[in-house]
Amino acid sequence: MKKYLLISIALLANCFCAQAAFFLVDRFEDAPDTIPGDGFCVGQNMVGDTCSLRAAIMEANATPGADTIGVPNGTYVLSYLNQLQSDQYEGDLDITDEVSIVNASEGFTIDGNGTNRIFQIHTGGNLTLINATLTNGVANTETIFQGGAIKVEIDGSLSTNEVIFVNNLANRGGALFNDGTVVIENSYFHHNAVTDENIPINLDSVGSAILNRYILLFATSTVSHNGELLSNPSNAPMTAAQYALHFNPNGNNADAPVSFIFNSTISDNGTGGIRSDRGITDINQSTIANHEVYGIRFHRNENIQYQDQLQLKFRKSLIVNNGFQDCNDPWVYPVTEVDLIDNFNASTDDTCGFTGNDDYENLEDPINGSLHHWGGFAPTLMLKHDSLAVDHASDDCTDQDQRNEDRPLDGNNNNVSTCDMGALEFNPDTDPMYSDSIFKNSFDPMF
Ligand SMILES: [Ca+2]
Ligand SMILES: [Ca+2]
Ligand SMILES: [Ca+2]
Ligand SMILES: [Ca+2]
Repeated sequence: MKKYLLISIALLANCFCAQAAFFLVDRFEDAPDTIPGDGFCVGQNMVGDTCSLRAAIMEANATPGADTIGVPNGTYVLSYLNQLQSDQYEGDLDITDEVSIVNASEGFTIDGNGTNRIFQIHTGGNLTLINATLTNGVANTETIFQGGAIKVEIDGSLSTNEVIFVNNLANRGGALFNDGTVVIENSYFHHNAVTDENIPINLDSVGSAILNRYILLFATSTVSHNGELLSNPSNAPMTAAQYALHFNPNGNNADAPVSFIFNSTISDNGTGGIRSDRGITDINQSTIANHEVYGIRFHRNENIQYQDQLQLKFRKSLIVNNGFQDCNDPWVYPVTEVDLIDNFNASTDDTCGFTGNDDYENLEDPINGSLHHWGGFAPTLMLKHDSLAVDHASDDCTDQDQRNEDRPLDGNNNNVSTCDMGALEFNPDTDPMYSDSIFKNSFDPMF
C-alpha cells in the first residue's frame, strides 16, 4: 500500500514537472543551439561536449515552462558578436521564458568581451541568476545603450542571489537598466560606469550602477566604487558627476518607479550615491556614505496622482560623511510626501531633516575604517563601537543585518539588546573594539 502511494505521488509529481527541463552546460565556448526546441542542447559545430550556455538558454526559451541551467565553475566569454542584440543567435543572451541559471559551487563568470551586453530579458522573460559574476558587458552604441550587463524590458523580471556586477559600461544603467521587476539579494555592484559616447540625442547618461524605471527591491547588497572602471576595453570616455543608483520614470507621464533599499550599503561611489527623480523611494536599515556630492538627492513627483502621496521614507538608516551634503534638504517637501522624522535615522550634517527625538543630526562620524569584508556576501562599513548609532534604533528591525548576522544585539553593554542604525549590527564579541583612524582607507577597494 505504501509503495503504491509513493508511486502515485511520483507519477503526480511527474505530471506537474513533465515540462521542466534541466540543461547542464559542459563547455565554455560560445555557440548558438543547432535546433532550438528539439530538447537537445547542441552548440553549432560542436563535437564531444556540446552544451554551450547560449545553446542551453535557447533550449530553455524554446521548452515550455520554467527550466534550470547548471553552469560549472569557470569563465564563459561571449564571442558570437554583432549588433543584432535581440537575435538570440548573436550578441547578448536573450531570455524570453522562465529560466534559472545556477551554480552550487565556487561560481561562474560571464564576460561580455568588452563589446556586448550580457543579458537582455524580454517581455515575459524571467531570469533567476545564482552565484555568478557578470563583467566586461558594454552597451554604448546608438541603438544599444541601456544596461551594460543586463537590460530588463517592460513585463520582464530578474532576481539575483550572490551575483557580482563588475566593470560593466553603458550609456544608461552601467550594470543594470530596469523597465520591469528586479529583486537583488546578497549581491555586489562595483566599478561599473556610464559614458555619453554615442548616446541618442535628448537622453542623459545616468545610473552608473543601476537605472531603475519601474520596480526594484534591493536587499542585503552593496553598491560601491561605481563611476570608475577597473579597465576600459572600449576606451569610452567616462561620464562624471553621476549617481550610482538613479530612479526615474519611463517618460513624463509614466508610473513613478518604486525602489526599496533594505539592509544594504551604498558607499564610495563617484560622485553621488542615490538620485531619486520623481520616484517613490523607501530606504530601511541601510548605510549611505562617503560620496563626493550628495548621499541621496530626491526630487518629488509633481504629477497630480502623487501629490500628498508618500514618496520618500527613511527608517533606521545612516546617511553620513557625504562631501557636499548627506541629503538635498527633502524636508522642504510636504510632510504627506516625505516621512523623515522620528524613524531612528542619523546624518553627519543637518540636510536630511532628521530632527525628531529619535534621530541624530550632526552625528560624529559613526564609521570605523573603509569598506571591508566583515561577513556576508559583499563588503560593508563597520560601526565604531562607541558610536551613538549603536543600540539606538527601535527593536522592530529585522532579525538579521546585511551580513545575515543576528539582530538586535547589546552593543553598548547595558544588558538591553537594541537595533543599530544602518546596514550592520555591531557585535561586541566579534567586531573590532578599537576606533583606529590608521585603518581608514587602508583596505584595498579593488577586492
Ligand atoms: Ca537543440
Ligand atoms: Ca522554458
Ligand atoms: Ca542577442
Ligand atoms: Ca545593537
